[in-house]
Amino acid sequence: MTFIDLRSDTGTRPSKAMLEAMMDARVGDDVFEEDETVNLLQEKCAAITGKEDALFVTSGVMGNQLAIKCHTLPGDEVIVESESHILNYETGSPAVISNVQLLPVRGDMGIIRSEDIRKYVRTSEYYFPVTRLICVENTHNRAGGVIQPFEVIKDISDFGERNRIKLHLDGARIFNAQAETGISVKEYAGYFDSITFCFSKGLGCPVGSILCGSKEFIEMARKWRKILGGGMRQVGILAAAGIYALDNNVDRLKDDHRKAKYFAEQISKLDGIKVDMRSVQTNILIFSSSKIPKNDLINKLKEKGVIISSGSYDNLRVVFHLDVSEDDMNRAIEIFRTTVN
Ligand code: TLP
Repeated sequence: MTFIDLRSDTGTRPSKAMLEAMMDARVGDDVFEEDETVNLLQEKCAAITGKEDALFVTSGVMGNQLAIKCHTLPGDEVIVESESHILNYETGSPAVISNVQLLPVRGDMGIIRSEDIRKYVRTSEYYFPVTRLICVENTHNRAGGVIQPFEVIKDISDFGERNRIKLHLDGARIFNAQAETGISVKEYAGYFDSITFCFSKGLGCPVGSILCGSKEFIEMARKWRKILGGGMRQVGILAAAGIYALDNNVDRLKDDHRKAKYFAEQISKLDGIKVDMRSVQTNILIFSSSKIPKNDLINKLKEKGVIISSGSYDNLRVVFHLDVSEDDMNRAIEIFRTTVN
């Protein structure tokens, strides 16, 4: 059986054209910064984000963790939203790699404002940790691909600057935010000291993410990437996929958003399926099922050829991406109908 895989946009396979670009890549040893294609990708990403420099990394987790490492000192505190990827899915690595503690602040649909953060910022008594960094996730995964309002970003950035707290953007899906709002990645990134985004999600690459920031910051991140075993050699074959994706797969993201909205509208009509339509803003859809228990629904759908993932708590998650065609979407809706009703 060929499955319609709606678990994540991380599951996309490289297209033929992307594979061709990878095959044609001019490569060199990137540990010596001699891989032309990696260098080109890094230059391109620095320009896209308006940052001085960029570093190709193995994964979104590595990008976020290098950022935390390079912005903090052991014992510092990092403010994150309580449903953020950094807190929930990065294996406790801030404690392991950076020896920092995370301070989770509960947001509303993944959104935290400066007034939510203000009371958590430490004063200078010697026995407190230092509040060193705030991390923001845009779009917010667990909230269902929710876009951070631009006003909120500006406000947090201003708050960070006034309190001498650094800001990192986990922009794993920042191109989805750009596609929907028309606000450029550069405009978003301008309010942060560093940004990570992923090639291996909606952009359709098999592997890879990028970390962008100042020259000094990226120099330090390169050293820590090597320490963590992330120094890669002729990795231009992967960077070529990233370049291909930036040139070809950005404009189509809105199509994933349209599908997610339509799919949400259709399945929300089914018995016991509840979708908070306010959160369906990009390519992710979070919902609950009261008639059929969550794990039974996952199994029944799989038997019929649709794979979805378990979201957080009682939720389920569906993600649209470039490997889900219009036909796949319609077939998945039909399978939901016959399974739930
Ligand atoms: N998210 C994955 C899972 O880890 C949950 C997914 O399927 O959505 N930031 C955000 C906001 C993410 O959603 C992810 C991956 C990452 C960082 C980490 O990226 P990778 O998987 O490349 O390390």
